[in-house]
Amino acid sequence: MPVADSATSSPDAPEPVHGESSLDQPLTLNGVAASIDDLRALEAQARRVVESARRYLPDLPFLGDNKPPAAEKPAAPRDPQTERPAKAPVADAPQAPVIKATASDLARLFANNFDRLDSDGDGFVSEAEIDRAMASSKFKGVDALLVDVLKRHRRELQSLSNDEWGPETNGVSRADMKEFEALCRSGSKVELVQDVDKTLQRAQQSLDRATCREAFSNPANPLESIKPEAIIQGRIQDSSFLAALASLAKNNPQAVAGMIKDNGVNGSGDRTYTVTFPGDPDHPLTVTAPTDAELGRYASATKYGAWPAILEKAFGAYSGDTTVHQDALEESIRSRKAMRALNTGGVDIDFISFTNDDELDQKMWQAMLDKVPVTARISHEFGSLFGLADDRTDDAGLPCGQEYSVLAYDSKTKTVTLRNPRGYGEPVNKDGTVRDGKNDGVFTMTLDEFQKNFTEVAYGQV
Ligand SMILES: [Ca+2]
Ligand SMILES: [Ca+2]
Ligand SMILES: [Ca+2]
Repeated sequence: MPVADSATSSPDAPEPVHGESSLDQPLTLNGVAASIDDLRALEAQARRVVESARRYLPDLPFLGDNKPPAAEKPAAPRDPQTERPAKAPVADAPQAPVIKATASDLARLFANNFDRLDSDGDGFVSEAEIDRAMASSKFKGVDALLVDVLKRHRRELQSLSNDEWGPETNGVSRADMKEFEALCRSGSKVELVQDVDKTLQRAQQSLDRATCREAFSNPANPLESIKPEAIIQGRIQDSSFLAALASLAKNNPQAVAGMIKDNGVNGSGDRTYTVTFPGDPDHPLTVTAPTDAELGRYASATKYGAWPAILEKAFGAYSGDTTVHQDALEESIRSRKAMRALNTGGVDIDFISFTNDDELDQKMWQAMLDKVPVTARISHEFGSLFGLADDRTDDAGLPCGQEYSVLAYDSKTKTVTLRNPRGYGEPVNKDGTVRDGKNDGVFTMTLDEFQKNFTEVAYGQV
């Protein structure tokens, strides 16, 4: 690859995101021709290396990238005197859910479900068996929480008891779970036990939120349910899809309603939906309703209904061939693919540092007029992969490596209203409080601030 050298360049070099507004034109990096796709491939490759290193060296503190719990807190702003992060704010963190299962319940839940999880009867609950359970509507409530924990922590759990020849790879056994139970009983603050508790809490929080499992809370008038706040990103990095969907929900809810057809309940007792993406009307996809385990891990359902989770599952099925459809979106899909699916006329992507004020103003204004989705992306901070940067923008403390929805643009005041698809995480003051007083992920910025914080902007095309 022509840009391989950039991976070894100095950590305090600026992030290598220079380019023209057309992504198809060649870029020059350190005097070497490279396309932005090369850079992205390189970035993805580096992330995979770190992921696999983390698997073998889980305690290394410098492998700080991509920890979901960190994203839950508002940014720690820098003290202008010391240039160090100020005291960490906690005020607007999401509410803790009522706990219905903790790590100490895991062994019991595992024993209760072992026979139906271990479908081939070899004594191990394998990755494939966990995926089948994730996609099955038969695992409900606390049993679905168990499946979410197995999905996220299988590697650590299967290694607890050395009951396989060679490396522990077959899956989680009863002996492994017995070791986990012993860890819970030991009372010491074992990291795995704490991580399992976090996973259970987050999944429980998602299920508690999923009060309406129909596509739309009012089937007679779906438009009532199609609001950006119905979209809450789960534990995978698919913000480019969910941010585009939230922007479309705001700018053209009718287009969202038109994608989903409810087919009723099939012979196996599962409700199915046929989804047709506007950008590819010849390839509709039929998916079953998201399961409890899926709603615990991926996009939520809310009081507005399950339409975001249904569309995410269908976009997963559209994007790859995985037992759990949403897993196809794990390889951070980019604006281009999600926007192409959601728009009839494709997408136009601009690098903000190479776009002047007038062009930005004009394109934002036109997009709102056309009622197309607009998303804005912040690239990871260079060095964040190795724990050398906090991965938040210097200006407003916004989380990096994330795609945001543009919900509105006011060309008179030149202000942009944006939303983080996680439903939290927005600009903060020096003392760490959220600037607009409400950490709901929705915030307004001047065009000037927008240019300082964001890397690229993608406009849907009609
Ligand atoms: Ca098995
Ligand atoms: Ca084992
Ligand atoms: Ca807000």
